[in-house]
Amino acid sequence: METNEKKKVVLSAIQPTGTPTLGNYLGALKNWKNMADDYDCFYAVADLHSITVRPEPAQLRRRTLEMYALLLAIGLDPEKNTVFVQSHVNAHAQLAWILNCYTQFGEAARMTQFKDKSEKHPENVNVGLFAYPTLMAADILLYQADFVPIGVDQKQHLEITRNIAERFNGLYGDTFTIPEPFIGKAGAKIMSLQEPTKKMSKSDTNVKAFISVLDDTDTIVRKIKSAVTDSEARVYYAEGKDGVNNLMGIYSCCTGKSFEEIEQEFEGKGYGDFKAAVAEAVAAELAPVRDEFNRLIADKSYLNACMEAGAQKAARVANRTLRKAMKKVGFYQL
Ligand code: ATP
Ligand code: LTN
Repeated sequence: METNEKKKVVLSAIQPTGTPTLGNYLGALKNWKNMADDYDCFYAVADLHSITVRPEPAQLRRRTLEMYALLLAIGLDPEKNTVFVQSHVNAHAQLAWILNCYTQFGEAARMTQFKDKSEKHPENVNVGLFAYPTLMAADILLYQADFVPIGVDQKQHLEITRNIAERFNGLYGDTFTIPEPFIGKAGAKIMSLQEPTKKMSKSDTNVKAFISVLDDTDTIVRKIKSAVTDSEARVYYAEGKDGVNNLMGIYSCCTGKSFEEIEQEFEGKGYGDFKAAVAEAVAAELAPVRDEFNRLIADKSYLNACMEAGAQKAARVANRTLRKAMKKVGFYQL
């Protein structure tokens, strides 16, 4: 990239709802890291989003710090990128309110994540859960993001963001950049190791269904060994072979090998050899992240200093967009 060319802007965020899984890592975080050099990147811990499921306060505090440490542990450089906590930048909640008023009830009600989560937690279908996508739109639009690296499950939220931004721009003239989703090919949807038709999720009650990015090598080996496959004992990609397809996807993401290369590598071999190789590749991928996390989490004052600097950098950019949007809407300016 030419040095005098303005870098394109990337924004993404992850909720501090638990230790990220291999799915979060391969589907989202690894792309964050890959984009870190070529783009002007803003990466947030989405703590405002996470209170839609009412976490225990001490747990939310701890998980926010851990998620922040983890973002640095995957190799994001807090000097080069802007790594921050969403609730530290007031503009997110402020712009989200404005965007609520430019979003139709019907379009928010169509969000599949809202429908899924309300079914899963019928006892707490709160307005925040419903307004989740407008807060996410605010996260993205405040930074005038060109690209948003996400897993495929978040694509609909990106579409509603684009619709809201286009509507606002249509009414008031150019205010927001229209963002594009960036969805990696292989890691877009890593499936549960136990029910490979369901996505791998950190909130799964069965811990054998997911690999956490902080799992040690023995645990990784054990979980992959017990991953559900099929009775055919041949490694190839095909419809209906969900368990094997998923392990091939994971192996491909960790090694960079194509599906054809993987099929060749395991020609004439059974699932035992295949699973051992997948486990080894995953363990090699995650070991440096785990080591760096353990080092960073012991240094709270460093993490706090990075958070503070990140929030200041983010707020400068976010407040500029917020002021612009408020002016266009007609709020009285002092
Ligand atoms: P939860 O399980 O608590 O609902 P989650 O595991 O889906 O959460 P999020 O914080 O909602 O995690 O997602 C963070 C990022 O990881 C998003 O970009 C999302 O698209 C991506 N992601 C989540 N699960 C997967 C998966 N199984 N495969 C690929 N990407 C994923
Ligand atoms: N909704 C996302 C997390 C998230 C996000 C964002 C992702 C919050 N704000 C802005 C991209 C851009 C999730 O649950 N995966």
